[in-house]
Amino acid sequence: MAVTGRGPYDPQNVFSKILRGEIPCKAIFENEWVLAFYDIMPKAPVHVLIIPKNPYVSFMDFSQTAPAEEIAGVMRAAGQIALDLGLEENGYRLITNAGLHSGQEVPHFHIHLLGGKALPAFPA
Ligand code: DGP
Repeated sequence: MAVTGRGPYDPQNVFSKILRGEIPCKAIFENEWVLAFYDIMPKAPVHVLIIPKNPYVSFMDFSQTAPAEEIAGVMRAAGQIALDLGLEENGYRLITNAGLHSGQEVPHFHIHLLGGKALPAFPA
């Protein structure tokens, strides 16, 4: 079922459970703002999900209500993870699905980081 709105936030969603340690994940990065881990259904050789630790349903929720410091922290972390994974030289793609047409499935805002091969022409 695609996520359509900004809220209310469902604390039973799978990423909330991962943040609480109730479901395992293959984590690769964590700081005060984000947790990042490998996607369970990878669409590329590198497919990482970057999620804020705070409860935002979607990009709209995050971009319109998060403090500027937190938005900066999440974006800075995304860049750092791409660097750490050695993706800068050959490139990578950041995607966030939002709303009905995008097919967002998990109602906790997340950024997909894809790389490790030449990706299909946008949109993919
Ligand atoms: P989206 O369609 O943008 O909401 O992407 C959700 C992604 O989350 C999808 O690529 C699969 C991934 N995913 C769903 N459940 C789990 C899980 O339990 N663990 C991990 N690591 N990824 C998950």
